[in-house]
Amino acid sequence: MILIKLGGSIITNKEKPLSARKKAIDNLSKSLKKIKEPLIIVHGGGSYGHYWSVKYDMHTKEKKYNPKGVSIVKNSMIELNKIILDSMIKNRINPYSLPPTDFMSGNVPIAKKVKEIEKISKSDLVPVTFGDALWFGQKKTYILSGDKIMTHLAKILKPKLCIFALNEDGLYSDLKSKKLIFELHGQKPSISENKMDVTGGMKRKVDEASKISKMGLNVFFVNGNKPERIVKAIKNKTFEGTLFRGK
Ligand code: IP8
Repeated sequence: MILIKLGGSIITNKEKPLSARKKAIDNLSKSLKKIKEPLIIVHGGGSYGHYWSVKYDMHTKEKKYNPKGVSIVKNSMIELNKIILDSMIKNRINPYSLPPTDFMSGNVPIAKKVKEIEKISKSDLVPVTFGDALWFGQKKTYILSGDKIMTHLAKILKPKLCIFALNEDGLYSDLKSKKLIFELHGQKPSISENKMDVTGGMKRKVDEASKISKMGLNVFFVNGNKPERIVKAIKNKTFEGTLFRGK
Protein backbone atom coordinates (compact mmCIF):
# COMPACT_ATOMS: atom_id res chain seq x y z
CA MET A 1 0.00 0.00 0.00
CA ILE A 2 1.17 3.52 -0.84
CA LEU A 3 0.24 6.54 1.27
CA ILE A 4 0.14 9.87 -0.55
CA LYS A 5 -0.34 13.37 0.84
CA LEU A 6 -1.43 16.03 -1.61
CA GLY A 7 -0.13 19.24 -0.09
CA GLY A 8 -2.35 22.30 0.18
CA SER A 9 0.08 24.34 -1.92
CA ILE A 10 -0.32 21.99 -4.86
CA ILE A 11 -4.11 21.54 -4.80
CA THR A 12 -4.91 25.20 -4.04
CA ASN A 13 -3.51 28.60 -4.84
CA LYS A 14 -2.24 29.71 -1.44
CA GLU A 15 -2.07 33.35 -2.55
CA LYS A 16 -5.80 33.49 -3.21
CA PRO A 17 -8.45 32.49 -0.63
CA LEU A 18 -10.72 29.61 -1.59
CA SER A 19 -9.14 28.87 -4.96
CA ALA A 20 -8.50 25.29 -6.03
CA ARG A 21 -5.85 24.49 -8.66
CA LYS A 22 -8.23 22.34 -10.69
CA LYS A 23 -5.77 21.66 -13.49
CA ALA A 24 -3.10 20.48 -11.05
CA ILE A 25 -5.70 18.29 -9.29
CA ASP A 26 -6.80 16.77 -12.62
CA ASN A 27 -3.19 16.06 -13.58
CA LEU A 28 -2.62 14.36 -10.25
CA SER A 29 -5.76 12.24 -10.72
CA LYS A 30 -4.63 11.20 -14.20
CA SER A 31 -1.30 10.02 -12.81
CA LEU A 32 -2.83 8.31 -9.78
CA LYS A 33 -5.03 6.34 -12.16
CA LYS A 34 -1.85 4.75 -13.60
CA ILE A 35 -0.85 3.28 -10.23
CA LYS A 36 -2.00 -0.29 -9.83
CA GLU A 37 -1.18 -0.68 -6.12
CA PRO A 38 -3.60 0.09 -3.28
CA LEU A 39 -3.48 3.79 -2.43
CA ILE A 40 -4.59 5.93 0.49
CA ILE A 41 -4.80 9.67 -0.15
CA VAL A 42 -4.58 12.46 2.42
CA HIS A 43 -4.93 16.09 1.42
CA GLY A 44 -4.17 19.39 3.08
CA GLY A 45 -6.17 22.56 3.60
CA GLY A 46 -4.34 25.16 1.50
CA SER A 47 -6.30 28.32 0.83
CA TYR A 48 -9.51 26.64 2.11
CA GLY A 49 -8.91 25.28 5.65
CA HIS A 50 -5.93 27.48 6.42
CA TYR A 51 -7.63 30.65 5.24
CA TRP A 52 -10.49 30.18 7.73
CA SER A 53 -8.30 28.80 10.51
CA VAL A 54 -6.26 32.00 10.40
CA LYS A 55 -9.42 34.16 10.31
CA TYR A 56 -10.86 32.42 13.40
CA ASP A 57 -7.48 32.10 15.14
CA MET A 58 -7.60 28.33 15.29
CA HIS A 59 -4.47 26.21 15.74
CA THR A 60 -3.21 22.70 16.42
CA LYS A 61 -3.48 23.28 20.17
CA GLU A 62 -6.65 21.84 21.76
CA LYS A 63 -8.70 24.82 22.92
CA LYS A 64 -12.20 26.24 23.10
CA TYR A 65 -12.31 27.89 19.67
CA ASN A 66 -15.19 29.86 18.21
CA PRO A 67 -17.84 27.26 17.23
CA LYS A 68 -18.63 29.27 14.10
CA GLY A 69 -14.97 29.00 13.12
CA VAL A 70 -15.05 25.22 13.66
CA SER A 71 -18.11 24.90 11.41
CA ILE A 72 -16.69 27.11 8.71
CA VAL A 73 -13.29 25.39 8.65
CA LYS A 74 -14.96 21.98 8.44
CA ASN A 75 -17.32 23.19 5.74
CA SER A 76 -14.46 24.57 3.66
CA MET A 77 -12.59 21.27 3.90
CA ILE A 78 -15.67 19.40 2.67
CA GLU A 79 -15.80 21.82 -0.26
CA LEU A 80 -12.14 21.22 -1.16
CA ASN A 81 -12.56 17.48 -0.63
CA LYS A 82 -15.51 17.50 -3.05
CA ILE A 83 -13.38 19.14 -5.77
CA ILE A 84 -10.78 16.41 -5.36
CA LEU A 85 -13.38 13.64 -5.34
CA ASP A 86 -15.02 15.05 -8.50
CA SER A 87 -11.67 15.06 -10.28
CA MET A 88 -10.97 11.49 -9.22
CA ILE A 89 -14.38 10.26 -10.36
CA LYS A 90 -13.91 12.04 -13.70
CA ASN A 91 -10.64 10.14 -14.08
CA ARG A 92 -12.19 6.79 -13.19
CA ILE A 93 -10.61 6.46 -9.76
CA ASN A 94 -13.15 5.36 -7.14
CA PRO A 95 -12.55 7.68 -4.19
CA TYR A 96 -13.97 6.78 -0.79
CA SER A 97 -14.14 9.96 1.26
CA LEU A 98 -13.35 9.65 4.96
CA PRO A 99 -13.24 12.72 7.20
CA PRO A 100 -10.73 12.11 10.01
CA THR A 101 -13.63 11.87 12.51
CA ASP A 102 -14.06 8.39 11.05
CA PHE A 103 -10.80 7.09 12.51
CA MET A 104 -9.78 9.60 15.20
CA SER A 105 -10.92 9.81 18.79
CA GLY A 106 -9.72 13.10 20.25
CA ASN A 107 -6.10 13.25 19.11
CA VAL A 108 -5.61 9.47 19.03
CA PRO A 109 -6.13 7.28 15.96
CA ILE A 110 -8.48 4.29 16.39
CA ALA A 111 -6.33 1.36 15.21
CA LYS A 112 -9.27 -0.83 14.24
CA LYS A 113 -10.73 1.90 12.04
CA VAL A 114 -7.37 2.68 10.48
CA LYS A 115 -6.88 -0.98 9.57
CA GLU A 116 -10.26 -0.90 7.89
CA ILE A 117 -9.05 1.96 5.67
CA GLU A 118 -6.38 -0.37 4.34
CA LYS A 119 -9.00 -3.01 3.55
CA ILE A 120 -10.99 -0.38 1.64
CA SER A 121 -7.86 0.51 -0.36
CA LYS A 122 -7.55 -3.14 -1.39
CA SER A 123 -11.12 -3.22 -2.74
CA ASP A 124 -10.78 -1.06 -5.83
CA LEU A 125 -11.65 2.01 -3.79
CA VAL A 126 -9.24 4.79 -2.91
CA PRO A 127 -9.76 6.16 0.61
CA VAL A 128 -9.38 9.94 0.68
CA THR A 129 -9.05 11.81 3.96
CA PHE A 130 -7.89 15.32 4.86
CA GLY A 131 -6.63 17.74 7.48
CA ASP A 132 -9.61 19.15 9.41
CA ALA A 133 -10.95 20.90 12.49
CA LEU A 134 -11.59 18.11 14.97
CA TRP A 135 -13.52 17.61 18.16
CA PHE A 136 -11.20 16.92 21.10
CA GLY A 137 -13.59 16.76 24.05
CA GLN A 138 -14.80 19.10 26.81
CA LYS A 139 -15.83 21.76 24.26
CA LYS A 140 -12.31 21.83 22.88
CA THR A 141 -11.36 21.38 19.24
CA TYR A 142 -8.08 21.50 17.30
CA ILE A 143 -6.72 21.62 13.78
CA LEU A 144 -5.43 18.23 12.74
CA SER A 145 -2.87 18.55 9.95
CA GLY A 146 -2.91 16.12 7.05
CA ASP A 147 0.83 15.72 7.69
CA LYS A 148 0.07 14.43 11.17
CA ILE A 149 -2.53 12.06 9.69
CA MET A 150 0.29 10.68 7.51
CA THR A 151 2.25 9.74 10.64
CA HIS A 152 -0.81 8.21 12.35
CA LEU A 153 -1.64 6.06 9.30
CA ALA A 154 2.00 5.12 8.59
CA LYS A 155 2.55 3.95 12.15
CA ILE A 156 -0.37 1.53 12.02
CA LEU A 157 -0.32 0.48 8.36
CA LYS A 158 3.43 0.48 7.51
CA PRO A 159 2.97 1.46 3.85
CA LYS A 160 5.57 0.49 1.25
CA LEU A 161 6.15 4.18 0.56
CA CYS A 162 4.87 7.51 1.93
CA ILE A 163 4.77 10.34 -0.58
CA PHE A 164 4.36 14.05 0.07
CA ALA A 165 3.42 15.93 -3.13
CA LEU A 166 4.67 19.49 -2.78
CA ASN A 167 4.81 22.65 -4.85
CA GLU A 168 8.63 22.28 -4.97
CA ASP A 169 11.02 19.68 -6.35
CA GLY A 170 11.79 18.42 -2.84
CA LEU A 171 13.97 19.73 -0.02
CA TYR A 172 16.71 22.18 -0.86
CA SER A 173 20.01 22.35 1.01
CA ASP A 174 20.22 25.96 -0.04
CA LEU A 175 17.06 27.97 -0.74
CA LYS A 176 18.81 30.53 -2.96
CA SER A 177 20.40 28.15 -5.42
CA LYS A 178 17.56 25.61 -4.96
CA LYS A 179 20.13 22.83 -4.61
CA LEU A 180 18.08 19.68 -4.14
CA ILE A 181 18.80 17.15 -1.40
CA PHE A 182 18.42 13.75 -3.11
CA GLU A 183 18.58 11.46 -0.12
CA LEU A 184 18.59 11.65 3.67
CA HIS A 185 19.65 8.82 5.97
CA GLY A 186 18.28 9.74 9.35
CA GLN A 187 19.72 13.25 9.44
CA LYS A 188 17.11 15.98 9.86
CA PRO A 189 17.58 19.21 7.91
CA SER A 190 16.73 22.43 9.74
CA ILE A 191 13.78 24.31 8.29
CA SER A 192 12.60 27.74 9.33
CA GLU A 193 8.99 28.03 10.45
CA ASN A 194 6.30 29.30 8.11
CA LYS A 195 4.02 31.71 9.94
CA MET A 196 1.39 31.76 7.19
CA ASP A 197 0.36 28.20 7.82
CA VAL A 198 -1.48 27.25 11.04
CA THR A 199 -0.09 23.71 11.00
CA GLY A 200 3.53 24.69 10.37
CA GLY A 201 4.11 24.34 6.61
CA MET A 202 7.34 22.72 5.45
CA LYS A 203 8.73 22.38 8.99
CA ARG A 204 5.77 20.20 9.97
CA LYS A 205 6.26 18.04 6.86
CA VAL A 206 9.94 17.49 7.61
CA ASP A 207 9.13 16.67 11.26
CA GLU A 208 6.51 14.10 10.26
CA ALA A 209 8.68 12.66 7.45
CA SER A 210 11.55 12.20 9.92
CA LYS A 211 9.25 10.45 12.39
CA ILE A 212 7.96 8.14 9.64
CA SER A 213 11.43 7.30 8.32
CA LYS A 214 12.53 6.48 11.89
CA MET A 215 9.83 3.78 11.84
CA GLY A 216 11.85 2.17 9.04
CA LEU A 217 9.64 3.45 6.22
CA ASN A 218 10.72 5.33 3.12
CA VAL A 219 9.33 8.83 2.65
CA PHE A 220 9.52 10.68 -0.65
CA PHE A 221 9.08 14.45 -1.19
CA VAL A 222 8.13 15.11 -4.81
CA ASN A 223 6.92 17.93 -7.00
CA GLY A 224 3.15 17.51 -7.37
CA ASN A 225 3.22 19.65 -10.50
CA LYS A 226 5.15 16.77 -12.10
CA PRO A 227 2.87 13.91 -11.03
CA GLU A 228 4.59 11.47 -13.43
CA ARG A 229 7.40 11.51 -10.85
CA ILE A 230 4.99 9.92 -8.36
CA VAL A 231 4.25 7.14 -10.84
CA LYS A 232 7.97 6.64 -11.57
CA ALA A 233 8.80 6.42 -7.86
CA ILE A 234 6.20 3.70 -7.36
CA LYS A 235 6.70 1.77 -10.59
CA ASN A 236 10.44 2.02 -11.21
CA LYS A 237 11.75 3.12 -7.81
CA THR A 238 13.41 6.14 -9.41
CA PHE A 239 13.17 9.04 -7.05
CA GLU A 240 13.23 12.49 -8.66
CA GLY A 241 12.85 14.46 -5.45
CA THR A 242 14.05 13.97 -1.86
CA LEU A 243 14.02 10.48 -0.39
CA PHE A 244 14.14 9.99 3.40
CA ARG A 245 15.47 6.46 3.68
CA GLY A 246 13.77 4.42 6.40
CA LYS A 247 16.14 3.68 9.28
O1 IP8 B 1 -2.83 21.52 5.27
C1 IP8 B 1 -4.77 21.42 7.78
O2 IP8 B 1 -4.20 20.37 7.02
P1 IP8 B 1 -2.72 20.55 6.39
C2 IP8 B 1 -6.24 21.56 7.45
O3 IP8 B 1 -2.38 19.16 5.93
C3 IP8 B 1 -6.85 22.79 8.03
O4 IP8 B 1 -1.80 21.01 7.47
C4 IP8 B 1 -8.25 22.67 8.40
C5 IP8 B 1 -6.28 23.93 8.20
